[in-house]
Amino acid sequence: MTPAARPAWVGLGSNLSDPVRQVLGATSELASLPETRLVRASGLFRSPPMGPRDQPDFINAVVLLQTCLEPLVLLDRLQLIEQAHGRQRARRWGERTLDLDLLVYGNERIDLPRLTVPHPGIPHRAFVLYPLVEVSPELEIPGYGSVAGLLAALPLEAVARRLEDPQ
Ligand code: ROI
Repeated sequence: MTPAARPAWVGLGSNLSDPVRQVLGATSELASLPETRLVRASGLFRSPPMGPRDQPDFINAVVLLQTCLEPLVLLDRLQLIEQAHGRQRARRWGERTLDLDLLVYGNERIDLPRLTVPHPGIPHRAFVLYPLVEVSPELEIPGYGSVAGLLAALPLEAVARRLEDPQ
């Protein structure tokens, strides 16, 4: 019996090697995963780096998938895509070619050495919340409340700008 498909939200981020190309390329690779459908993709958002400031701005996006892959299988697939993009990660919280984070998986709460879901960084990260609310404005994140409420609680200076919006 095939398991039911569940919604999974994945965050994408890059600040090296043509970040827009990295994020768009990874989006189509996510859409091609087995037993998975791409439901919606956010626009591209630019934000200053969280972490060391002496690195380029990031391009971020969020996609909503519908998938039959179990969370750890999906995580393996995300890591394979990262590796295929020649992921480099020179220092903690430093620049990277491609970062794929499993943000939310259905209503599940997962606490494993390899995987924490919902992703504990969600409430503090403008670069996740702006694209996430665009994809799923009504989303309730298990343990954290509504995405709209989290966005409203961000400090005013925490911004991520949609690429096509006036700067
Ligand atoms: N900062 C921004 N703005 N966007 C990211 O995706 C991002 N990813 C990271 C660190 C280095 C923590 N900072 C980031 O992993």
